[in-house]
Amino acid sequence: MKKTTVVTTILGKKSNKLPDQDVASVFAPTNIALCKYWGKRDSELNLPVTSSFSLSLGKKGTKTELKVSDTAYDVILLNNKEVDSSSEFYKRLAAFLDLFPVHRAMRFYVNTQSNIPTAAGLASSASGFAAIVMALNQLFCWGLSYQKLSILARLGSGSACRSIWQGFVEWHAGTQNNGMDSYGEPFPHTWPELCMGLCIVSTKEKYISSREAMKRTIETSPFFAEWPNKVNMDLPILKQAIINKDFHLFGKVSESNAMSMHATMLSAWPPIHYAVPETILIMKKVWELRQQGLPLYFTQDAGPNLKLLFLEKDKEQIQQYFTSIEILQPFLE
Ligand code: 2P0
Repeated sequence: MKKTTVVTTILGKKSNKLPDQDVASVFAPTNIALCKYWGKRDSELNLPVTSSFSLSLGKKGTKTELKVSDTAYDVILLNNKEVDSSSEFYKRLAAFLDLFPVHRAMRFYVNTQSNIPTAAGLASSASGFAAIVMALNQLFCWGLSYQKLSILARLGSGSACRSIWQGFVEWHAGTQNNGMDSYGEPFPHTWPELCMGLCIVSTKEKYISSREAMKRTIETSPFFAEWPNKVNMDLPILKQAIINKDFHLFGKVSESNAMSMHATMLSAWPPIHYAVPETILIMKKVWELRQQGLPLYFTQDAGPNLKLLFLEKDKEQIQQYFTSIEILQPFLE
């Protein structure tokens, strides 16, 4: 099924309405998966093989301003600087806007502001696509439900479907071919003491996109067959650990899920290894500190940077061990 069919199905008769207001301004948080999305059952619609579960990062994310432009082309700004139309960023966003029938009749001015540390591997596309979808909904007064906005955001980037909400979010894999049952849903529990430490070890652009890496993993990794079983085992335990505020179990499942995802990549061919030497050194430091009794875990995405997981009570101690980390408390922001 084509993306445009999904958009038309969701928008129905709303699609051609002219803007009721001049400008839309929205914010969407970035999110970090604790139970990862790795592998697609449909790469056109970004439909995942498994469900996944994330934590949104409060004030870290993307603010998007959207209005109709009288130019012959879309004007796209990133952090107040106009983006060249030949850049990947421009092309990806313009192609996404093209899915919406309103874009046939008008051009847009889009100002995207991101406060995510540069190249931190913090899923800026997730908050970016969530924000543009929410901005379109606001500008054209579509009044779409968050569930429908989540489906639309997924068409831009899979993980974007989780960035419609703050807090914990589960992305249901769904089984339908049109993906109408594949969307995010907030998990209604908070954890104010929960901290995430952003541990940036490299700001180099990743050498293989997660899109490409997922494809290669599915096609060549002998271990990928086990991945859905791992997710199906981890997800309910993770949710129960949150309900019970069992931090050790929460950290263990999160770290183990990330390591298993990377194990599927290591066994792909050619192998995919996002870590740099510093990544490994920090992992070992975390394991050593944990051995000494410090409740500290990590998760890693499609890049070399780590996100440390710990509780507020250990914040100062952890900042001393990892002097350059930025500590976030997503439920207090
Ligand atoms: C996640 N990642 O669950 C996983 C863990 C990276 C590692 O979602 O191809 O940018 O746009 O659907 O969403 C990164 O993949 O990929 C991602 P597309 P996306 O957060």
